[in-house]
Amino acid sequence: MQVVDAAWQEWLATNVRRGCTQESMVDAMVQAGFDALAAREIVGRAAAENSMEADAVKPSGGERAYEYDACPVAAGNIVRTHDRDVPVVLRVDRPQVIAFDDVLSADECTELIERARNRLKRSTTVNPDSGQEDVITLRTSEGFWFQRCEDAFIERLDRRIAELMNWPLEHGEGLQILHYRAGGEYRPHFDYFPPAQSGSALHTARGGQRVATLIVYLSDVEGGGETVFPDAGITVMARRGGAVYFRYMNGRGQLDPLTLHGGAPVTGGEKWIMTKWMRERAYV
Ligand code: PD2
Ligand code: ZN
Repeated sequence: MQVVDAAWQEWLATNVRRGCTQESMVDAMVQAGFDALAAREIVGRAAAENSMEADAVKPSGGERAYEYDACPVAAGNIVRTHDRDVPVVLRVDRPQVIAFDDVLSADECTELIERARNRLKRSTTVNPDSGQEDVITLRTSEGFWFQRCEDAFIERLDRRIAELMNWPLEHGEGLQILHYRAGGEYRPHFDYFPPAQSGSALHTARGGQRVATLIVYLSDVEGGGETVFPDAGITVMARRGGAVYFRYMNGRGQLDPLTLHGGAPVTGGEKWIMTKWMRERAYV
């Protein structure tokens, strides 16, 4: 029985959860240099081992499809916040995705990067079984977390973003800065915690489930680095000050699997982003 390293195990588990066909996974492994027979055996085993996990990331409404209810973000061409008018450049209804220009000024982007630059740590990802934060190769970035409203500058941005997302400021996690060097990427994943996976309880104990994400681009990227929703066919380019919002939990508590998304590999230059995750309840 051939064994694969941890990076391939992650890749297999993620793609089984996404519902990829075994054939497409075998093809990808053969292209990466695996023997076809060995790849078939490895993929078959991963499919069996991960099938329960795959069930766990389906919408919590069981067999019922995700029902799209009204998105909390204000309608119109511009969303007005207390200190900035933010232009809307794209709205998608299914999944609920909105792209914005000018959420932050160039100076604000620079200040965030400079504050985070010397405090970055290799990014981690939630282990679905244990709930612990693991360093994995599916996510090659470095990150830094601000405390929510930790000073006047961060408070202004936390408030602006809460108004833009039209969700209570107290339900937001702290702002996170992420840095990707050339080759860095974040392979497709869900931002919500899969309800049936044992590790999720640790995270939802504090503030409940994540309901929506805002990714703000702090830099232009010379090559690559787009945010991609592979099952919805949506690609958002990283442009300094712009942002993408997506919502994955509706008022009934269902979770939208069409929000599977990733950060494409950076092929030139570097990429800086900031993320805000909103929860069901106050995040304390
Ligand atoms: O860097 C990105 O574009 C990206 C894409 C998907 C970041 C995240 N998800 C994330 O931090 O969750
Ligand atoms: Zn994400």
